[in-house]
Amino acid sequence: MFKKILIANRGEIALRIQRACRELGVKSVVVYSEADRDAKYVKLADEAVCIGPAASSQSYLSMPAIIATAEVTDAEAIHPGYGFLSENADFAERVERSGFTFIGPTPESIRMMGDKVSAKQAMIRAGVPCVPGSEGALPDDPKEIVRIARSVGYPVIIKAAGGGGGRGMRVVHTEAALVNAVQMTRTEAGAAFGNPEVYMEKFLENPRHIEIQVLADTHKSAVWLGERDCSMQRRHQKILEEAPAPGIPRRIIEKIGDRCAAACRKMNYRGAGTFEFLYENGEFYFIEMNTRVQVEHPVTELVTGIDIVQMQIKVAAGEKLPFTQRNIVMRGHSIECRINAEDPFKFTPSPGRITMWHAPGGPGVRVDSHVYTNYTVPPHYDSMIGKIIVHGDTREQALARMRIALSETVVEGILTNIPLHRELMVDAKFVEGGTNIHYLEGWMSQHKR
Ligand code: MV4
Repeated sequence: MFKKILIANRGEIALRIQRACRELGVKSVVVYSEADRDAKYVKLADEAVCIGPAASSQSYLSMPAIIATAEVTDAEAIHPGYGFLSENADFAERVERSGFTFIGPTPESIRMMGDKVSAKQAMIRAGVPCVPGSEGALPDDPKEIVRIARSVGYPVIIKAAGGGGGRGMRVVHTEAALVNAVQMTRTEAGAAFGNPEVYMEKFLENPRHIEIQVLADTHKSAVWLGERDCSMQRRHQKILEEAPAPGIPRRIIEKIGDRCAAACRKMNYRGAGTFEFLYENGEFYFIEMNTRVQVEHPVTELVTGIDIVQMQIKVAAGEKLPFTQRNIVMRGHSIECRINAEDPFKFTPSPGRITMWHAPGGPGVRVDSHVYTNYTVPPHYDSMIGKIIVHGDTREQALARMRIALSETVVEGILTNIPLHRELMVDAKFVEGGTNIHYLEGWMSQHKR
């Protein structure tokens, strides 16, 4: 096991990684920007090093600053968290070339999944079902593009190979609009991602967003840890997540989960990963793979009892996964509400000083947050200030526990989206379960204020 790990992130995930290190008996170093001087994980850290000004580009995205800090503090490994440099293959490569362990997959895996065309081709080879569409990138010839769209069937969606997470996509309903839409998506993709390649898929009108968590070691073992339903989102920002996904037959999930774990073994994948799927009419369709720990990993931890961050560290240190698929038992139901410093109905950011923070508690309640009374939320970063995660024997119990947890939570001095969560937890359609990716935006337009 490593003696010391550098945490190349901020906020709640920096604290989450720090806690995993403590439990493993590993020392940790945090890097922080001038705007994060007063953060809790900085105060609690074994060592903390200021690496630059507030702007992410000069701190949390600065590869030289982070690697130099690992050098001077004698860290052996770097945990990138989520966002920032977590899915940057060049960073993973520079970390390893500098003699440190990158806590994550190989640069080759990150690169392959970062290119959505090569990711999809790898999944097809591994037997993971994908959305029907072009075989690889679209050709230049307009006649060929028209022919492919006819065989896929309208509506189609044009996606950038370098995109992902909702960036660089365009839906096309008619042949008349096709070639122009492809050209526009290419131009935008070239400017935004430095890669003009695009591909085509059948556009699914009303899917749910279901993802499968995997863990793989460097000894050919890979498991899947159930699924998460992440359909409750607005403009590609997830608001809440839950596990398991309500109403999906277990045999369908098990088949897809086994395919994901098999794909990991085939690709020599290592570490934690997430296979993202669209789910419509009883079928799963792969769209993208994330090669990092995700914000919503706690719901999987609560239903499996497995510490995903500790497992990331263990497999990065070369240890074997301490369980096989047969040992993994999913128990009960978990829901996570993301707490954002923002106007609950307009979604405008609301940074500033938190004059009162009171976290909820009680059976089955977990709070992952780095904030406290008198902490000032800096305006420079993501608005998420923490997560409330609950577990119960049933979805009904988890919902009841979340309602109570939200009623206990007090945040004063800034606006948060807690009022939105309180309303969603008693919304008839959400309570019934199984709402799709468009539900929240529809709900918002019905609940204008
Ligand atoms: C799609 C789709 C419908 N059909 N692909 C958006 C984010 C990116 N990960 C993929 N996305 C979508 N791809 C096909 N073939 C609809 C979306 C989509 C979406 C997916 C997941 C969660 C929220 C979403 C919101 C709008 C569109």
